[in-house]
This record gives sequence, C-alpha cells and structure tokens, in this order.
Amino acid sequence: MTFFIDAKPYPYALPENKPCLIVIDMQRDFIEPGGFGDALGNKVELLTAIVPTVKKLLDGFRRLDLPIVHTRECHKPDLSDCPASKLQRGKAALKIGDKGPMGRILIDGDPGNEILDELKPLPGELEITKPGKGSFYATPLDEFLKEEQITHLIFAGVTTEVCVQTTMREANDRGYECLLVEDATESYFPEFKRAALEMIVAQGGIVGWTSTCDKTLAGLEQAYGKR
Ligand code: TIU
Repeated sequence: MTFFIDAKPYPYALPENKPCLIVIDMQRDFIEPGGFGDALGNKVELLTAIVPTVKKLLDGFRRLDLPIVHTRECHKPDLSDCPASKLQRGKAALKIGDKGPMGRILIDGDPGNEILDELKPLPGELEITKPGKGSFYATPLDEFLKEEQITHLIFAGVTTEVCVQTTMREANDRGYECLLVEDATESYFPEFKRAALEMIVAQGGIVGWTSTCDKTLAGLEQAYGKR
C-alpha cells in the first residue's frame, strides 16, 4: 500500500525505504544578529519565526526513527575552500573570515557557525559542512544518501531561495524526489520565498513538491508509524 503526503502540485508518494529530512543551515550566522546574514544587510529576525516548526519536524522524524541530515555553510579557517568571488562579492559590513561578535564570520568551529541550540543534531544524525550554497557541491551528501538507499528528501531551513532552493535543484537533477516544508523554511525577502515555492511546484513539479509541517508529519505517521 502506498501512503502520500498531501502536497502541491499533487500528492507526494512515500517510498518503502525511509525518506530523509535535510535541515539546511539553521546556524547562528544566518539567524542571529552579528552573523553573516546580518553583515549582508538582512533583517535576520524574520528567520527566527520558523524555529519552532523546524523543531516540530525534527521531533516527528526522530519519533518515527527516520534519517536526518543537518548542513552548515562554512569555510576552513585558512579560507582555502572559499573562492575569491564569494569572498569579494557585495558590500558586506563584515566579510567571511572577519572577526564579528560571534567569532569569525562563517568559519567552521567558531561560535557563530553553530546550529541553534534548540535544533542541535543528536547522536546518529549526520552533520555536513558545505562551502557552497548547494549541499551536494564538495560534500559527502550524495554518497551518504546512496549508501543508505535514500530516494526521497524532505527539506527545511534557510534561506528558501538561496541554500534551500539550490540544494533542491541539485537533488532533483540527481534523481531524488524532493519536498519542501513551506512553514519550516524562510527568506529575508518574503516575496522571494513566495516565488521560490511557486517555482518549485510549477510545470507539474519541475523541482518537486511543497507541503506544510502538519501535513508532512501526518503522511509520515501513516506510512511509518507503529501500526
Ligand atoms: N544570503 C542568503 O540568503 N543565504 C545564504 O547566504 N546562505 C543560505 O541560504 N544558507
């Protein structure tokens, strides 16, 4: 019997093997004042609104014993993995590697790069560091998913039209069936979030599906809950 998540543009069929939750970049750099997002001139407080929903999604996946991957956008302390184009782009108040109130901006191991306390990975959950906006570029993500025979990915995190959408597009091209949880993702630009969600489901789901946290958990509970 096939179970579904009520989704746009049509119901998302759940696989026999378990789907994986990918939580993108819920790190202090993007969500708290004094980080990279703030240095780029963004209103970071917009992003805090989704923290309880991302937590609810994490709790649901944990309860059902479904796999979870967390990502962090960051660079090595010597910046050897940061292209000059990324370092020099724009008029950031603080550039990548500069010292800010939470340590060096977007550097692996510095306090600002940590995932928010409420959403910290638990033992057994994979945490991936990534130098790009996409989560497949220069990371072991594809290898891990193939090893685990995972075919379906459910996405949450920030920001919708940057790291989340880039990762979904990378995943879609690699053959994964992708669903984005619309109330567990956020952008500094509400109009970009709205447009990104529409782009994903347009043309019969050209990039994948979207649904809400409650509908996603209801579908997962039906498919993988104890019966
Ligand atoms: N600036 C912005 O919207 N996002 C990023 O730089 N990274 C992520 O989206 N994680």
